[in-house]
Amino acid sequence: MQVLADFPWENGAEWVDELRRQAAAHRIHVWPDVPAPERIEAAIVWTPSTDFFAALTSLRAIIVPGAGVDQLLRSRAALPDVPIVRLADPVMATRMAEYVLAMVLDHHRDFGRYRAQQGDAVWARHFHADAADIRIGILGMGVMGVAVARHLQAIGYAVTGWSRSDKTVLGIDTVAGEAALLPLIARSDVLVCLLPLTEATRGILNLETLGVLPEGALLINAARGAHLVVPDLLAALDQGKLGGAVLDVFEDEPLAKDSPLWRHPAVTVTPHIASLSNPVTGVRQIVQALDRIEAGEPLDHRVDPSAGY
Ligand code: NDP
Ligand code: OXD
Repeated sequence: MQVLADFPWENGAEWVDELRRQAAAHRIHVWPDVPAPERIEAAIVWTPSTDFFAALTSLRAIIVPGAGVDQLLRSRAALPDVPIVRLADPVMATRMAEYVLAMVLDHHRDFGRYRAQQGDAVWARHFHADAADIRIGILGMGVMGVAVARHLQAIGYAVTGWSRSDKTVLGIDTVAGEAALLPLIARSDVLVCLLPLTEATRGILNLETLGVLPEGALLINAARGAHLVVPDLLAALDQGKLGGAVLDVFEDEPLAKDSPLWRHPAVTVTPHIASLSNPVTGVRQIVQALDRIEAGEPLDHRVDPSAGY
C-alpha cells in the first residue's frame, strides 16, 4: 500500500526510519515528496498543511501519530471523509503517569522548599500530610487518565476520575458528566487535566473552576494549553488561593519568551514533554493500523470527529 507520512517533530527522521523498518510491506513517501498522490491510500499526519489532502483521491484512512487529535481536526486542511485513528500507546500512558507522579510528589513532599533551603544551608524539617489525605481529581479518564490514576492510587493518594460517560475503572472512584465537575474540583487538593481539547473542554480551567479548588491546591495541566485561561490562572495565583500550577502545554508553543508564566514563582513550566511519543512503540501501532486498512478490517482507536476526540 502507498503511504504518505509527515512527522513535523525534531526527531521526524527517526520516525520515518522506524516506519520504513517496521512497515517494509508498504511503500512510504514523506511529505511533500509525493510522486503519485492519487495512489496514496493512508496518510500519517499530525498537523497537515492546507493542501496536504488535496490530491489524495484514493485515501482510505488518516493515522494521527500521537494521542490528541485537536490539531488535525482544527487544521485548515479540508479533511477527507475517511476514518481517523490515533495512538493509544501504553508506553506513552506510563510516561504521562511518571510525569504527574513526579509533580505530585514534588508538591506533596515540598521538595522545592528543601532545594531553596539548601541554597542557604538551612536545616529545617517540615511535616506533611499522608498520601491518603491528599485528594486528587483527574479530568479525563481515557488512556492517559486511567494510567495516571492507577499510579497515584498505588502510592496511596485518594484519586477520583471524571469522564463524559459513566465509567468503571477497577478500584478507582469515578464520576461523570457536567454536574459532577464542580463538586469534584471543590474536593481536589491536586487537579490534573488530561482531557482532549474539544468544544466542550476548551477553557474548562477558568475563574469559576479554579475558584472552587481548595486553598493551596495544585493544578497540573498536561493536556492542551487551550484548556486553561491563563489570565484566570494568574489571578487565582495572585490572590494566593491556589498553591501552584504545573504546565506542560500552552496555547502557542513554544511558549513566548515574554510570557509571565516563565517567571511566576508558583508556576512550573515544561516544554510539552509530559509524555513524548515513542517512535518504536508508536510506529508499531501505526503499522498495525496500516495492515488493517489494507486488509479492510475494522480499525482500533477510531476518532469521533463530532465529539472532537
Ligand atoms: P482519550 O480519548 O483516551 O480519553 C479522553 C477522556 O476525556 C475520556 O475519559 C473522555 O470521557 C474524557 N472526556 C472527553 N470530553 C469530556 C467532557 N466534555 N467531559 C468529561 N470528560 C470528557 O484521550 P487520552 O487519554 O489518550 O489523551 C488525553 C489528552 O491528553 C489528549 O487528547 C492530549 O491532548 C493530551 N496528551 C498530552 C500529552 C503531553 O505530552 N502533554 C501526551 C499525550 C496526550 P469518556 O471516557 O466518557 O469518553
Ligand atoms: C499527544 C501529545 O497528543 O504528544 O500525543 O501531546
